[in-house]
Amino acid sequence: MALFRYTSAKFPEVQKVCPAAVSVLLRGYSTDQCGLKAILAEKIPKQQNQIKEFRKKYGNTKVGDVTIDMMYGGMRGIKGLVWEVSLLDPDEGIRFRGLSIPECQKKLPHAPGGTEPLPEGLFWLLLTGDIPTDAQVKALSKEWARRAELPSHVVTMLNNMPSKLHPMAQLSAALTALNSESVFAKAYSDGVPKSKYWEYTYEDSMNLIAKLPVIAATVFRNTYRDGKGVGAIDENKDISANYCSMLGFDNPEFVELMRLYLTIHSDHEGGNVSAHTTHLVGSALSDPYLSFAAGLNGLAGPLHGLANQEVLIWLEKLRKQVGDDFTEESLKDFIWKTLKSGQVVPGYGHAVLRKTDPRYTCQREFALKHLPNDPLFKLVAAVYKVVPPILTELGKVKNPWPNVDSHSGVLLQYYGLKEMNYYTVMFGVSRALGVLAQLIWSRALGLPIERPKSMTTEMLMKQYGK
Ligand code: CMX
Repeated sequence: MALFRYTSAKFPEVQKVCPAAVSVLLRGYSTDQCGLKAILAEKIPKQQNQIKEFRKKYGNTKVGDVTIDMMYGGMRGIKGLVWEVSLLDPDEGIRFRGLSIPECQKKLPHAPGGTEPLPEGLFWLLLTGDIPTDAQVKALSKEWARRAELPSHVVTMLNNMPSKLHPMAQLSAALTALNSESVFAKAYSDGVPKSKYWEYTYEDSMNLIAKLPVIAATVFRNTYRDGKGVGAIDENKDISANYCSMLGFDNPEFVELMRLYLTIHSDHEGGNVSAHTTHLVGSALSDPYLSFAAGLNGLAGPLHGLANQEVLIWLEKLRKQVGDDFTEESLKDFIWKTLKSGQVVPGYGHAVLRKTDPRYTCQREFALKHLPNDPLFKLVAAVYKVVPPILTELGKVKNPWPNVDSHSGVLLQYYGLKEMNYYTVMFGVSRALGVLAQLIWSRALGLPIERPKSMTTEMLMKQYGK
């Protein structure tokens, strides 16, 4: 009883939001005050046992074949990864622990007076599979606020970055430098047993997510504003509201957009470049800072996250050429010019999706609600009608429909965040939620170092080219 009182006094919010977690706290697990780690500590052994049983029974069952085209074709369709936190259906789009985006919008907690899901709730869902209560997401906002402070060497480093360095390179470099703070790296060198890896990965991941908006806002202020710091974190605000005010944007509608943005960009199952890279690097037991920095470097590629920047550059060129009185013909003309010059139409196509991305659709709905008469939105909506038939006519594009990056920039432009080279940084802030939730599970499940087999063309021809 004395220990219980001690724990309750030390973690009063855990007692409030998750009384069941107190028993886990009593076993000495948790350092966080929001109850999330304690809940995980209860769930992990159950999942470990289920998988153990499943593998014992079905370990030799085949899940698919690999063709030569798959090997040369970027491993499309090869089922070779376990990713617990989200699953992508080619037609329906992403489901986070089984919930579609509209379901998340409806079921996850909102800010008071808001209608968009709080990313805190999404992270809770990804980690635990449960929809959190309002009190739980509030406790998580506080937990992240408490962990947000940057070490001084990272602030100094950020303040000395050349402003011509791309914001994604600044973000990734700062993340790498946070390796100095890794409790996982320290615990590993102190020889902690494998069964405890997930606990230190959790600590690093929570710290990383908490510090990420501060780094991202510092990059923005240094690169595009006066560089005089981002101000203090408010423990009573959610992470999106804090991020917006550090950026210098306090319009409540923009904050709602940020909540939606950070929720929908968080995860897209395991095979995309940023998720897979984080997973791959993490599988070498590199700490979460190093693993996610590697993922960010992949997100910074124009065929992946940087496409949101490319879309805006392309739309600006398009607008310059066709003006606000564009016709279908003038749009078609520009799109064909893009294709004939050997470029892709940014924001269209996908390696897995075969329909319009629901992340596009929910942003379109946000625009229809808040900025239906914005000229750039009208252009984006007109492009949506014209591009798919052209890409279909091209004959080789497997998915002619728009993806998430096709719509995000126009919304940010509307609220005055015009610096398009910054857009992928926001994608990165969101992506941490998904890939780190999975990294914690990967460590909890003891997934080994990743090492698929490669072959040379000579070997392939010898073995299979009869
Ligand atoms: N415009 C023009 N051509 C396109 C195209 C587009 N939007 N999408 C695909 N193609 C082309 C490919 O370049 C490829 O051409 P080649 O055979 O000449 O090399 C052909 O169509 C077949 O490609 P695919 O199988 O349909 O697509 P992939 O799985 O290889 O690539 C993706 C997927 C996203 C890289 C591609 O559709 C693309 O380049 N899109 C534009 C960039 C973009 O929006 N990326 C963001 C994706 C979402 C994200 O990760 O954030």
